[in-house]
Amino acid sequence: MNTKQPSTTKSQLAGTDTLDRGNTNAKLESLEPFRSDATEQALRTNQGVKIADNQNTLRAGARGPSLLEDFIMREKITHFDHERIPERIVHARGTGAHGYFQSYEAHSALTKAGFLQDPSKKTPVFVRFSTVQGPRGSGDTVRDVRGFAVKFFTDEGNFDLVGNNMPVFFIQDAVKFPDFVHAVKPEPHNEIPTGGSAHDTFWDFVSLVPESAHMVIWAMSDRAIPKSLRSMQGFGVHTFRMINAEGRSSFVKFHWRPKVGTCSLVWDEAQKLAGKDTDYHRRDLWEAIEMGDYPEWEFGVQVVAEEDEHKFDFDLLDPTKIIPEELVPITPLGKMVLNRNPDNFFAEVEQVAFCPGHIVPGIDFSNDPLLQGRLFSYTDTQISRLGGPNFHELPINRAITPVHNGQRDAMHRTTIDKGRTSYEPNSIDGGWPKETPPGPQDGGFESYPERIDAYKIRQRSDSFGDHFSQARLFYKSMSAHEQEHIIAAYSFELGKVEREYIRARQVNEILANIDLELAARVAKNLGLPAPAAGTVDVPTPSLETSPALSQANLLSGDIKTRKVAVLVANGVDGAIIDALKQALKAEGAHAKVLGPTSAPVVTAAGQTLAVDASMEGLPSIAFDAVFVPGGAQSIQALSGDGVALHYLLEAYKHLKAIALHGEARQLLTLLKLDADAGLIPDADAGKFADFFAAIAQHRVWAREPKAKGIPA
Ligand code: HDE
Repeated sequence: MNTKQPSTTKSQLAGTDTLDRGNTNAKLESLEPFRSDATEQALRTNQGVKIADNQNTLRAGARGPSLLEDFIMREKITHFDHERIPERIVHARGTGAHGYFQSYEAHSALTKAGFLQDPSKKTPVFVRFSTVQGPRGSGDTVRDVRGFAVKFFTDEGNFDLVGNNMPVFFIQDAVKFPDFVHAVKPEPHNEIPTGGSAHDTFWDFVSLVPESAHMVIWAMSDRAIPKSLRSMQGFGVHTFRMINAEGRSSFVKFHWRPKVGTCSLVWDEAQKLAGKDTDYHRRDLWEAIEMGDYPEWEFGVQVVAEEDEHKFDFDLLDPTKIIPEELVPITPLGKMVLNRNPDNFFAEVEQVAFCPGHIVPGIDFSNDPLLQGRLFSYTDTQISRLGGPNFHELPINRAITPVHNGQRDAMHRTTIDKGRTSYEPNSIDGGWPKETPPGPQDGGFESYPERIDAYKIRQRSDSFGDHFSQARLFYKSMSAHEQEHIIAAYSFELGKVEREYIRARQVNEILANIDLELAARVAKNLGLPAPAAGTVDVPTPSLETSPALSQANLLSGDIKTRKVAVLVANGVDGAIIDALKQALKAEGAHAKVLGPTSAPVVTAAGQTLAVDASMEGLPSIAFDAVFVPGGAQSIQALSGDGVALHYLLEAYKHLKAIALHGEARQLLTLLKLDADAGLIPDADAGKFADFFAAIAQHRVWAREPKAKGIPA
């Protein structure tokens, strides 16, 4: 018998909890009974019968018709026919990884949540990152919001923090979500565009719904084309509550800050990557984990005391608003490390089911009307996507705690509940399972007893009425190059809108209220008249700028995990490559050697040098920087190689650090490029420092105006 087939363990049937609570691998172990390893196992049917021939259908004679009797063929094809499940309505394209969360210290003053108390405890997590608009097979690098959903498998049950890489949202009330999603999704008649928002229905909707202005400017910023999933910030978006053991509640906003810093692609690069490597982000995350470059984020909260709820010039319940970090700094709580790739994409990444309503004692909701609607939507969607209400039993979704309640049956039930009762109270099964009263630790869940005294009305609070001051704050907080990118993004997207009245409405009724200069620049690019004034009186926010919003201020300062392309041909100086590799390794960065083809090259010293890939196979857009070692023969070859020359021009255009060594400096003249802070024409072993400093800056922004004219 195949002993490794998925099965339910005895301990689960009995409901006993055999997991080691202090063990990081609690989730790993809890998945173990469900893992199926085919090594040294016979091929069998689903009923366990060994299969003798997996090549030929049973037929009447070698050239005759197939027989209905062939249960082996029918079982195989039937299963195949049902392999697909509905993709997520939004956030269909995604990828995920396992890891752990570790609290820095006990945060008992803030919350009684168990996973935020013991600094020696590692809580297993599963994270799924996603784009929003495109289907499962769409490109990773399109302009879009990214989902950042974390499932904490805590000892007190699952806590899902289902956030995004932007801290606000397009709408203020959940009832508008289907409208918004219908507008941003591909247009219904031709299902275009896939994975983007440069189309009439999106801009029609957002130009009619001014509450979207703040989120749309984030979506037009560099944040919508992240460099990698590892370098994204994450936000819980809504205001939540944390409750401590004394029952004191504080309002909180959740934040994830990546250790590698926050940075983005440039637009041309994002577009090219969407074609050359649809899986760019997915691959980067996977490879980083495989290489041991475990992505890490700091988890933190902005805390607002209950009594300070109304002290801001915006409403804490309005999901189109941030709390500027300059007003309320982030309190670091702990760190999250992703250290294990999934074994099976479908079983884990596709089947994971997040819900903002999955919270644990010590955490609670606010009355944000967007959050309130989400509490309903996610469980509801899983019922059709995952085929019924038992999706919590799928291995990836199972809590690491024992789960006992009176819920029974329904499609795909896998637990075999023992006992005679499925109701409470009961006396037949000794009254089990029983309620647990709320308590300071490990108690039953108790909602925060917020006092509500109100009329039942369909009305939005006046305090949700300002839609522009924070969009303006965002724009004003950007560095010069980030502002240029925002202008370019609005111009690009609106330039694809066919109906001129939609373009004009976005410029005159939205952009003009954010910033007149921004509106005028976009209007010019669209051939529209510049608006003379906005259409509403925008309140002056308490801050003019929030430096924490600019990615220019969010770099890590080092080059850890960055990737350098080394361009070689026969006759290359091999010694400098060794020196570079060593120096990069010391900084935690990586090099890949690229040749005219994937075949090894021979160095000037006559040694064979292995090549990782051809220059065409790993284009410059897959790297952070380029290094060209000297060697007269090699440089002569590269000088006549269109792919190599394009490689350098493209890296230059994308504002990357480029270092030329020895004879390689001749390429500067050939390509008519000028040295700059990131184009180092005389890099030798002693000059890696300049090169590395340029890589740490992520891009050479000062080069941008000039590089625009380079046709790469
Ligand atoms: Fe979601 N959202 N959403 N959303 N959302 C879904 O749930 C929904 C919103 C977010 O990797 C769906 O399981 C409503 C805000 C992420 O599996 C669905 C509203 C934020 C993911 C759904 C919102 C998000 C989803 C689709 C307005 C950031 C992917 C499949 C009230 C804070 C999770 C699914 C994953 C997925 C509904 C608004 C983030 C349809 C009704 C705001 C990261 O239930």
